[in-house]
Amino acid sequence: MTDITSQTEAALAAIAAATSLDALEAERLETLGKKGWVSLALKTLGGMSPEERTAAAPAIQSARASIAEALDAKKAALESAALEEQLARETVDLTLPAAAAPKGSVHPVSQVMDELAEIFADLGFAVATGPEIEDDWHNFTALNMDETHPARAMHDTFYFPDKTGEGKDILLRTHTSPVQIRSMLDQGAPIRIIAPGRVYRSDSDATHTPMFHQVEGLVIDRDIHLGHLKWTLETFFKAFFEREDIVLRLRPSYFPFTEPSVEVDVGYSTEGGRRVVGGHGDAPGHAWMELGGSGMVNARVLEFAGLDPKEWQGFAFGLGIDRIAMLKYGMNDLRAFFDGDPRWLAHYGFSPFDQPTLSAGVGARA
Ligand code: FA5
Repeated sequence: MTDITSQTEAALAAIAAATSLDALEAERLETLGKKGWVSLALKTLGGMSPEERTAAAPAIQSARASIAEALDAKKAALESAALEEQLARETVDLTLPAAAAPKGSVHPVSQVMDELAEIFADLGFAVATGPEIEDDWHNFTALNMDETHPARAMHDTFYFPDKTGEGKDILLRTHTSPVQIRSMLDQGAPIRIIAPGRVYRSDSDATHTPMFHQVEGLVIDRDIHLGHLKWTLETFFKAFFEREDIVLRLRPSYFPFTEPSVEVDVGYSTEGGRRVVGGHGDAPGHAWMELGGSGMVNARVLEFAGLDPKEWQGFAFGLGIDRIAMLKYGMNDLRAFFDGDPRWLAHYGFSPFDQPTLSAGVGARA
């Protein structure tokens, strides 16, 4: 009994004298740790007769309680002293000139996404989003590409090894088109949205990267036709490139989720090795460049998304954001977009104060 009392007093004194959290932890291990003397003393209770236990237990229990309480109190005191000390040490010198602070910049892809949202908001479009980790149903099946559809092979899909609970394959979305399905299922018709975001395909060269960005557009309403699509894209590109002489060519194409489908080309010329949009692609010194795909939403897709194709029609488009950013701001290698090289970012990045607005111009540079 005296033994426990004196050991407890010694432990309490050591705890009171501890000047660091490490010293306190060493004391905790020596007393309450698995092999600490309090824990070992508690274990001896099991081997005692009931009378011996009744006599010995209270002293050990109270030693444990008082040591645990002292440890907690000392820990709290040491922690708050450490915080006080840190707060006193870490002062911010508000008199330092701002130029000394590291300077970041807004990535051209982020800037172009803001520009897109600004222009389309003016045309009455809301911004929608969807998950980058998609299931096979939203990315393909509901877009009229069943399991055996050959167009699936063209997307070079990154699949995950597991399936969803319902047995669907999980993948990184290969385009922003699944957001069409999610928006129609969520909000029904009418709809007017754009959906910018990251997409993934196993593909890499100067104009293709495994991760890139698309913007989806979807309009569903009554009596919508291809003329609305052409006007919308033309109006968008004129505002985006800030030129009136934009000429678009809608070239017949095929996408399983649109019928009819058209590829969107823009006329451009080359000045000093740099591509400059504007003019008719068939004019001398000009050519056409593909910017994305589009078309009237296939009736089967409307049905998959729970809409009656007799009542609702619409158009959709998908544009490569990185492509239009390169064209507008003059980069020639897409891979540099994602290298994170500070020199590239300093050259092509934007000031955070350069917010695209229709009044100040969506392409203004600080
Ligand atoms: C699609 O992805 C369709 N979902 C577009 C669409 C939407 C059609 C709605 C009809 C209706 P496509 O695979 O062609 O289509 O890609 C569209 C654009 O994304 C291309 O024109 C190109 O600008 C860009 N793109 C495609 N692959 C890459 C890549 N690896 N790197 C960078 N940009 C790419």
